[in-house]
Amino acid sequence: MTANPLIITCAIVGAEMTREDTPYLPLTPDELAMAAKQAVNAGASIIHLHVRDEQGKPTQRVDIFKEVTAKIRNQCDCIIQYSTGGAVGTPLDERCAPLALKPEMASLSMGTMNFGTDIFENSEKTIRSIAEAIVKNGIMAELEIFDYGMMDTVYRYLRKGWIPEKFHVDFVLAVPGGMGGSLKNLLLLVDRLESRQSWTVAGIGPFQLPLAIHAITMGGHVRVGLEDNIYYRKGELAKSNVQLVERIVRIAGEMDRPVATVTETRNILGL
Ligand code: KMH
Ligand code: ZN
Repeated sequence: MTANPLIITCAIVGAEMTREDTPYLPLTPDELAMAAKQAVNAGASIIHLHVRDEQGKPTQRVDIFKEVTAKIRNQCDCIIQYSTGGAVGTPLDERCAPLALKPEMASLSMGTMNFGTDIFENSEKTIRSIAEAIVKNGIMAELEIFDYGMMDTVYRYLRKGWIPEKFHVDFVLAVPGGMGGSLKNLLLLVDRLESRQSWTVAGIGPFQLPLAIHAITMGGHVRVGLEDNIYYRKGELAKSNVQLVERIVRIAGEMDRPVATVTETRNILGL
């Protein structure tokens, strides 16, 4: 059997968690750069990046994305994937603004949904605007799929030429308001993909580990990190992003999935 290297993405901070939720959340540019470097040294090759302002609040400020990107670049080579989702309620122009910095990758959420008690707005106009900015800046899109119907949107928009033809897929499962985190759901979604399409799964909370293990066995890729899950196990906070990455590396090793280097990840994704 040919080796199918496992791409590990680490979502180091996100927009929802606070220091009240976990004291281990990296927030400042230096903390984010350190978290990225440690995750990459442990085996992550993609860093899914949100940033925070001086008060620790989520922001899409270009100056902060620039500063954090430079600090990460100073410390390690990795694929930096900017969030265009931001936080719920972030205006469209702010969501797009950091794309002018031309990161290698950026997320593109494929539909509006309930997001806990909030609404994560991704109307047709929003998706098309973000997709346009992604294409204009020569960025690789990671399509974030939170529910089954979003796959139909992907193929509909592809037919219309509204999203780039080449993309990576991230199934984000178990967001309250989105598709649940069962294996059956993951199988349905993967079955909907056209062959050879690369995909990752990001399970929220207690679904992070089981979905990652399913992805490893199915030939998919894995996203872990404090954006999606702050616990190492029930009742025990993860002390760092790296702890979550290291666990995946150990499991992948046992299952004969070599962990993809940054160069291998670029080759797999055609970056
Ligand atoms: N913070 C969520 C509302 C993305 O990064 O593009 C959206 C999100 C998706 O995290
Ligand atoms: Zn995100």
